[in-house]
Amino acid sequence: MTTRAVLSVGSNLGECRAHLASVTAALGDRVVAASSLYVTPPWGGVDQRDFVNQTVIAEADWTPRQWLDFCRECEQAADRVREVRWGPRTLDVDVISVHADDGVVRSADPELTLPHPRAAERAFVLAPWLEIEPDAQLWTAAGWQPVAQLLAALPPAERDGVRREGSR
Ligand code: PH2
Ligand code: MG
Ligand code: MG
Repeated sequence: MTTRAVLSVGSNLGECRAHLASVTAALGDRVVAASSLYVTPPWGGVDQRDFVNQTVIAEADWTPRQWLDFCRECEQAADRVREVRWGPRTLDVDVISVHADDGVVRSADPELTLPHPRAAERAFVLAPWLEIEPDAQLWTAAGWQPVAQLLAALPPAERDGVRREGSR
């Protein structure tokens, strides 16, 4: 069964842009759309370098667990070391949402909670997503929400901190 996943990719250590490019390269023709790169201030309270973020939509005959395995393989290939929560990393690939034929996948599994429970709070996920899917919707505790509306509801400083590379 074909599923469609929204992935959020981030890096703030080493060759950030090359780490991001490794993910779309590994996805190959599974990529449906890949956003521009965004330079984003660190979210989550850890003092660290800015991140480079990208949101990618892809399709494959994969289960949600296989999407997670794919993300972990990409992180391992970039020598990702798991240290500080929300701290610096060579590559982070998060599954934001997965759609199957019968609708959005909802999962409370702590290893793979779907849709991603903090996506709605993160301009660095929403802004690139909106770029590639202007009518995107995210399933939240309050039901379906347009990504445009979630982004508009974030504090302006948070939204404005997320800068499309080359845009300024
Ligand atoms: N990832 C984190 C923690 N904080 N901040 C930004 N701007 N971008 C990220 O990708 C990011 C973060 C942990 O996954
Ligand atoms: Mg993350
Ligand atoms: Mg992660």
